[in-house]
Amino acid sequence: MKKTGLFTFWVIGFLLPAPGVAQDSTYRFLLKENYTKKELFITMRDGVKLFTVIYAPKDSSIPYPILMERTPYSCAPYGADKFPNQLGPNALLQKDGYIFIYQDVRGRYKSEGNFQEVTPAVPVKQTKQQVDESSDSFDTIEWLLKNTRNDGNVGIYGISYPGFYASASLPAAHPAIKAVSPQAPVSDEFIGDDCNHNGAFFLLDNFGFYNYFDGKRSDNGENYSSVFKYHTNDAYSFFLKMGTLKNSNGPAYFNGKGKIYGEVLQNDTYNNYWKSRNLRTHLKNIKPAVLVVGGWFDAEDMFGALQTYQSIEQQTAGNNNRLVMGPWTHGGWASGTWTRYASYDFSSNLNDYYHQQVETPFFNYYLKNKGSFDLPEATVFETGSNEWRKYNTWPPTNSMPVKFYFQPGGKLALATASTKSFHEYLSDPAKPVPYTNIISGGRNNEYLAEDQRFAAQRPDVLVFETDTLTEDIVITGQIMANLFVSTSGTDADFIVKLIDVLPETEENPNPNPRNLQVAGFQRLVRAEVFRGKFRNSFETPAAFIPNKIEKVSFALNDAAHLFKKGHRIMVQVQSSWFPLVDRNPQKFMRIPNATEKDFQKATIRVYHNSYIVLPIMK
Ligand code: PG9
Repeated sequence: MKKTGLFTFWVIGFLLPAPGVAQDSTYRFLLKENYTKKELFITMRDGVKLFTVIYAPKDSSIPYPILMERTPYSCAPYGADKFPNQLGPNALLQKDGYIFIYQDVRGRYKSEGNFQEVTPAVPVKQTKQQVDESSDSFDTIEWLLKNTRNDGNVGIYGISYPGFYASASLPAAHPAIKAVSPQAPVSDEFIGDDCNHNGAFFLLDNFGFYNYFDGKRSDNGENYSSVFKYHTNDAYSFFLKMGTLKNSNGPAYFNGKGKIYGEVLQNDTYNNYWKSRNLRTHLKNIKPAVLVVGGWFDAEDMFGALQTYQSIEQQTAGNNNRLVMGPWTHGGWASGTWTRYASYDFSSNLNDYYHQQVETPFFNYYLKNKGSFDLPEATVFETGSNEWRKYNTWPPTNSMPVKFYFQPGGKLALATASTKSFHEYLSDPAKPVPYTNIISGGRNNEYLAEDQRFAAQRPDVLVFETDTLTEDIVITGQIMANLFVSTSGTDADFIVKLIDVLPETEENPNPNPRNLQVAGFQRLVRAEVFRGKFRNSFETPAAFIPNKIEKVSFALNDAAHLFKKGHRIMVQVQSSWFPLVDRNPQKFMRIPNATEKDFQKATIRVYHNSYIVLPIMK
């Protein structure tokens, strides 16, 4: 059963009736009425054959543009007479008439070849055997241009892993590619997407993802069986009992049989394995129009969306590149409706706006020259005010970095503070701080806006907060944490959380179906983890000298949020975030080799010259 992240979304996405169109069964009928389906293999330059599905409009009186998704999650339903409920990224484009292409990427489902985790790009190819996702996109398009009734224009889109394949088609893009939309694309899995954030291993996700990705193919490539079976309703106690990363790869679980799981454990620094998988450096001289889409509540690839946009922006002069960031979870923009998330109520269906005003006009304009597309550089949803904002740059030029210092007495203030005083806590790997207050077997997808009072109550979570705000404060752009810390151990993780504290007078919504207690609610705005041994270099980790003060400085993902007058801004600091992130033994070592006895308590001090930088709108 595909359970986590995009898998659930992907399966559900294909099952939900699309908004504003006829119900499932009728619509399936209409698709079959209007489109033909062909399944075939397309041969790549190295002889490997990729399984490809072509849905073409039956009305062939005019040629159509091609709109393609390449995926490791299967281009099911298989069978020339089987149709999905929807073709393309939303329910509108199929009515405009496109040749929709789905392709199983190398080594996945029905395609030949070897699957590689986030295929490394090969910018200079000297032989036909040197291939990457850019060349596989190129070769597929070359074949499609010759063998379908197309108009010579190609668009590519995809969410998450398919978003990576969309981005990967951009370097040395086939000239027929006119429009690409990488959505929540994986960009760099050591620094900020999926597998690791700032070198910290995303245990909960990796355990589930690679159990699926490393599984065996069955049923003529139409299914996979997972490496091992497991079930839990309580991920915190499950992973605590499992113990070390070594045990995760032991007889009860991966047992050394997960190819990719083994690789990601083995490569525990920013070495060539990860650097070769960092697509950001290859996003240069990009020719097609690009629409990058991401979610402020995306637990997997928020970093990828923001960084893909920035990399193109910085490395391609005169690019045609836009950013859309909404209050979505991973791929939430692809569902029919999006009216709420966690304690947020957006009052209207934001996905109508996105599908009608953003995604559909983007492809129609660049692929069919139909209508207009006048979206500004950045279309960003501001949480707190719950309004869309449009900017000519991202971040906007009138957002200024302002330092808020941690203070004695738990204050967060603009004044420069003492370098000598500190807060301290005992970080005990046997009792790690939970990332959520919800007991659940899978990831609680609402943790990114969860009430943090459960954490604030713990002795191993530091809390700093401003006085009550006397005016609205809007942050728009990058958040930086600059910590001056010491530990009695030789390694430590640091998690910094930015929180919007609602006033004690805040009234519960009426009706209140989720039984929210909003007075004093500590709503998470942004959070990030940093594995301390990488404070000087991701390539060369370094031990802390016990009790010596050191600087640990890192970026959190961007945010756009209004802290309302009457609210407070809060920062929490802690050294575990379990089981989202694996436990740090707090002893400098290769963590995948750690045994139970390596895990030790540590006294961590955070000094009062530490500060958070907020991008405040003037
Ligand atoms: N973000 C997901 C992923 C990427 C890479 C590895 C494993 C998972 C995804 O949902 O595609």
